[in-house]
Amino acid sequence: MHQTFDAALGINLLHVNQDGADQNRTQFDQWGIRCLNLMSSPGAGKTALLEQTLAALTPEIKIAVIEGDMTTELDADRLRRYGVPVIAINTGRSCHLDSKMVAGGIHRLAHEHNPAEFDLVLVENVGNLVCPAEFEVGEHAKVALLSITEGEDKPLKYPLMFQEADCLLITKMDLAPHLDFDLEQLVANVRQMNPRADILPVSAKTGAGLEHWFGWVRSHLHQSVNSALAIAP
Ligand SMILES: Nc1nc2c(ncn2[C@@H]2O[C@H](COP(=O)(O)OP(=O)(O)OP(=O)(O)O)[C@@H](O)[C@H]2O)c(=O)[nH]1
Ligand SMILES: [Mg+2]
Repeated sequence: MHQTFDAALGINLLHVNQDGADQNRTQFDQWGIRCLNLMSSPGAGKTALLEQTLAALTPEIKIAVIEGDMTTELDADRLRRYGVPVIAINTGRSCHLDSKMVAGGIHRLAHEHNPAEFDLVLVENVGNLVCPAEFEVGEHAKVALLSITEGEDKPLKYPLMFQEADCLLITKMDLAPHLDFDLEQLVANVRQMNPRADILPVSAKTGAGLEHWFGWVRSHLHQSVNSALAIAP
């Protein structure tokens, strides 16, 4: 866990958050649910990826979504079209979900559904490349997204997100012909920060690479990630 302190209150905020995250994970485990926390800058393509994921994996996998957004339910409404429960959490001025907010989401899910029926909870975090990586919410794995329009240097400039990721999706690959984008350089920068993450280039627009992502999700449900599908460490 990363140590930071709120000087005014003298409270180790991250310690409190970590306790809550551990409780959320224990609750998920009791219900037999795996939880993935999707994080990225605003607009990297989290909701677009979730749309494709829900379209492809339900009803094979019983999925619920916890949708973090500062003020609107725009993303939640996009995802509700896929017929899965979507619990919307507005974080107000907060730039990330924390474990207490997600505990509220879990409570609502359990109130409205039989939680033991679900295999997977997908959390879409607030768009931000820094703060969400600091606050665990009870996930079993962290999935970071970086779109190719953001630049190959981002893993070096915003290291925590990339250090924490179990899986990194390089998104919007369909735009590569229009950009000076160097996939090899990006992968090298990620590897400086994180030698173990699975790296999957994808396009939610064309569908390229999405089968590898779906394979990663399926493998994660069985708790052994098939990294043969990914760019090797
Ligand atoms: N060309 C292209 N555009 C994409 C792709 N994925 C998403 N987009 C576009 O990128 C924009 C942002 O996509 P979203 O899925 O809303 O991104 P997000 O990460 O959920 O955004 P926030 O929730 O605001 O952080 C939209 O205009 C999408 O249509 C892709 O694979 N290729
Ligand atoms: Mg979104």
